[in-house]
Amino acid sequence: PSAIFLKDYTVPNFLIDKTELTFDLDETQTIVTSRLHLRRNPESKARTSPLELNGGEDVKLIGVAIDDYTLPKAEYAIKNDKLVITATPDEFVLTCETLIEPQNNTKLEGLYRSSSMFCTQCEAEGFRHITYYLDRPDVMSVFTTTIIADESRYPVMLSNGNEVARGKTEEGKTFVTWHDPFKKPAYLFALVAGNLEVLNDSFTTMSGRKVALQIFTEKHNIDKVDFAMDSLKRSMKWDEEVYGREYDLDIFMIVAVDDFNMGAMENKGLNIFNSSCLLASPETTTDDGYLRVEAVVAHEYFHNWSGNRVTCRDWFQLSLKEGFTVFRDQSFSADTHSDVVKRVEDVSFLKTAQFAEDASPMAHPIRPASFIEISNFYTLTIYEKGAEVVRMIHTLLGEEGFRKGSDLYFERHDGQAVTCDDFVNAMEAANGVDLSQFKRWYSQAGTPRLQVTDHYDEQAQTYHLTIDQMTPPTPNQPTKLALHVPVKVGLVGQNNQALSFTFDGQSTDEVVLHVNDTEQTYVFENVSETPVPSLLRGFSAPVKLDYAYSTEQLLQLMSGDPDGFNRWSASQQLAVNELNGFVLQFQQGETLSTDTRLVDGFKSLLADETLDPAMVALILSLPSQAYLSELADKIDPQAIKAAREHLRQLTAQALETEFKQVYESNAVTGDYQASAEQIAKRSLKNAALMYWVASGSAEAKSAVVCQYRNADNMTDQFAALSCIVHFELAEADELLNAFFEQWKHESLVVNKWLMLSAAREQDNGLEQIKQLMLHPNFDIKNPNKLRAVIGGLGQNVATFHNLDGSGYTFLADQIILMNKRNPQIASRLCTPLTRWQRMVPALAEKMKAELERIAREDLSKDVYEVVSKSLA
Ligand code: HT7
Ligand code: ZN
Repeated sequence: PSAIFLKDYTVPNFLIDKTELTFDLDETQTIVTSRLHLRRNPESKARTSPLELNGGEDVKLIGVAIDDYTLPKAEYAIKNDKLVITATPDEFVLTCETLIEPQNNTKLEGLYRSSSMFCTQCEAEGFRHITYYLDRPDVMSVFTTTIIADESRYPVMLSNGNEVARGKTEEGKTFVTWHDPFKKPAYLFALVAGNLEVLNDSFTTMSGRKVALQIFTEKHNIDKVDFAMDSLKRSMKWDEEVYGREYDLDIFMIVAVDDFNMGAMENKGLNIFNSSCLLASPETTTDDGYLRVEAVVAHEYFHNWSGNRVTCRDWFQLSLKEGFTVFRDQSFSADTHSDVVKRVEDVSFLKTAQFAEDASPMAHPIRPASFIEISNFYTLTIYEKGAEVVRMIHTLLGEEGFRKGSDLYFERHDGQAVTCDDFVNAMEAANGVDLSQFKRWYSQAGTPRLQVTDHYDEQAQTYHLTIDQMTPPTPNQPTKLALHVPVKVGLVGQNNQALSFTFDGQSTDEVVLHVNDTEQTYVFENVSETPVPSLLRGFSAPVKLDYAYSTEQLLQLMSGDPDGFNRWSASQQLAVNELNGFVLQFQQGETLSTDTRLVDGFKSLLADETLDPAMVALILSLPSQAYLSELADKIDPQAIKAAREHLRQLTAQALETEFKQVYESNAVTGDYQASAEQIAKRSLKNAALMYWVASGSAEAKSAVVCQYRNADNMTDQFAALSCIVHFELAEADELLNAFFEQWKHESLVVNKWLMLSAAREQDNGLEQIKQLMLHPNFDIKNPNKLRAVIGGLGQNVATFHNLDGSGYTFLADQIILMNKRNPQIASRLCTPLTRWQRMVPALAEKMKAELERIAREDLSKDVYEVVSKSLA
């Protein structure tokens, strides 16, 4: 397989003004008839080029006609999955009849079956698996879609836009026609047919139009979509208030499907969701699950403007819609709940997972320069780092300036397919600023490092901060240019007060430094005492910042920084320092020390009733195994695990009484609500429970079992069960079985059970995982189930990182198995192996050997790209 390059972009040779589709639906043989109203693109330089339409090996061409002329075989050809027609008029209607087999579609791209329904997934290049087309995002067309099916089995037949006709065919089947008046690329096309239930509601837009809202699920799930509907209405309102964006069609539909490669899809007017991101009920869904539903509903809805009305010119620009939309959904969740808590969660995820990707052989800029398979580029870099880049623009321009910029962007480009540069240009033009250096964030990969040193001159009352920046080499980018990095800084005094200072002639207590050179010194004047710098407040840029904080300074910031985010940041740094010490002791065969200053910090935290319980819970949750791995020079999973367990144990034993008290005082009364207040209390209560149980207290052990048995919501039930399983309490087997028996009819809860069971660290870990995959409730065709088991394996340090390499061999076996069946899923399963160079040598060797074994197979483009880049 070969790569395609951004630098080779050319405009399409043909345009499609109208697309008329007819689907004669059948499980095994669906006939698709397309009528494409084509014309040569006046902007194309290739005046006589052949027409080349994308297709797939799974699409069988039955016949093709230009206007009323049926083409004989000699006048067209199929080459490399493309339909090539050499001689065409400049403007014509191309009719194509194709046959596809939804039942045999295991890749879940194009038209496929999920349970008893038909559904589609066309982003990025799935439409070509339905019919021959100019399957690229800069070809935008008005779609009219007719679905023909047996109404008794498929009473609900949906596509984009508005329903415009319905009736009976001569054979007695039902047809429904949908028309979408908005031009769109094929990746936003959708079709659903099934025997579905619906929840109806409506939303009145800011201009007074009434929009019908409908959420469809299979019958047994319709009682779990109220929260999604409420989230949708709140998202619609938020986008009007914060961005001035109104919904445009008369109807907005969402459908839940069980088999889906990703979270959800923003098809115009007809979003399709993985049921795990849509269904929620207190008994079956945890608080995290609720927050995810809310965020994904918002994200897909926000795409209606950032992605659909204004779309991407080509797939290299993917972050244009994804980075911006993630930034928008993060802001929505922050406004809905606590902004600091949300920021901590997002940053924690970024620093753990995206930073690791940016340091891996798969590192790429948020606007990649090339790819082999675009599905591999739906990455944390495109989404999460992309959102950070948009957030930095927001920080640089301020709330109002950013809104001016987004207004101009939507006004300039409504109905167009555009680039990341167009986005930044609109921001520049609306604010009269120069962001040319800032644009390097789009083309440079890797996480920049800021090295900070300081000096306080008591006599002159000046404080000097020197910042060096450098970005490490990444694949194909050995050297990097200096970036424009906004660094938000405050100064904290000895009594935890915010120190005021003069910067650039202005008196203030917080400043955004514009770091844009490799070394710069900033002078703060009128600083009355030696300050502790509070750096990178709110994580104002996606960088690694090094400053030699002492333990005392970190403890001070943890309790006294006026910036809530940096209080958490200091606590994390403190814990990382302690844990790294333990890792070293473990590796050197020493007894892990029992002396830790962190416990003092935790103690005062637990005593402070003025704090947001959610923040306290976040601080108590120690830096994760994955985050510590990301920070390590050479990853030693067993040592990291031992260090974390040790620190937890020390803390638990030292503060047993405090944890018991916090557990008891944070009980939630009243009916379950996914409100910020209740979620916060439950998170602290369950964090305290975990420590309390870790202390070994008999009372804690009976409390956790009691919580499991009496819980009226999944958050409490699952937190208790996880604790019981993690600490291998006597009831672990019994309650894991009871949990399965209670929830075996709820597929999403079964996934939780699968994951917890796979993560359980027992001597026969791998055997246990193999058994799970043979369990009647496991289904390898369902990506959620496979992700649950393999995700559990990833958390199971002893099993996955077994020194004999058996965990890696097992994962490689699954990748090889999935390679042909579902290449997108197979390629994502490769992620842990792509980090082989970061592992301690004994494990690195074993991982590499598995990658080499995979490389010897006949690989899909998806897996080939990841494996070959990892071995390069
Ligand atoms: N824009 C959507 C991307 C997506 C996708 C991509 C590749 C393969 C399957 C997929 N399903 C959905 C999701 C989003 O970011 O909103
Ligand atoms: Zn998206």
